[in-house]
Amino acid sequence: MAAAEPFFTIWGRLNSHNVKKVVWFAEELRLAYRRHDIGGAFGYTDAYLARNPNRLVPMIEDGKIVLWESNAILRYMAAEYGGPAWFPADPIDRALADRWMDWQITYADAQREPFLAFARTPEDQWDYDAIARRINQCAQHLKVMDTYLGERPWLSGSQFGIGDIPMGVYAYTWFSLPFDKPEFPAVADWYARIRERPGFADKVMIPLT
Ligand SMILES: N[C@@H](CCC(=O)N[C@@H](CS)C(=O)NCC(=O)O)C(=O)O
Repeated sequence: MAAAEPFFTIWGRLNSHNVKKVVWFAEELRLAYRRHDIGGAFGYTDAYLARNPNRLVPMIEDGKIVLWESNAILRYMAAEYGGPAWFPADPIDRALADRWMDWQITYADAQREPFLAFARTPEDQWDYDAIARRINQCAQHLKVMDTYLGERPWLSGSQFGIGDIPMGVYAYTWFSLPFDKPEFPAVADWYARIRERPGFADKVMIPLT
């Protein structure tokens, strides 16, 4: 990684929630991109860390810009390549969709413990109380989302947009993990429509390990 990459480049292992967001959106936009595995089991290079000292993925390079923070990357992609359908011009419409991207960060904090336990940790090392508490927290968050989706088809409003992408990725994990879940009909309906999107099926619905 000596010089800036010549076209849209995504750095990050695909089995990361935050990398999946960016790759899925690149597919939605039909962007010509390339992705390099880095982070997790792939480790990091000094050249990468010089650009992203957080020791985290994802990071993108696009012409003059080097950018980390997955939701900031989504916003950049929408503004640069997406047009108004993805990134509404009206400040109110934009804010109503946009907040679900930040809401996801709170949600992800709750889902982290059950995800790491069920997908990546031997069962004899599980903290069962913490897992149960966190699943309950996830359910409380999802109830809020369920109420919202009961009144409109997408988190982004009347059309699918970037507001749906972060929670789409985390919903895949929620629905894939093998524990009993309360029913959230509007979330389930939204998720069924998300699953029909080719970029989601191809890049997000991969093994969680
Ligand atoms: N707020 C950051 C969080 C990034 C993050 O936590 N990434 C995880 C993967 S989902 C990571 O890099 N973990 C360490 C690693 O993969 O080496 C973002 O949204 O991009």
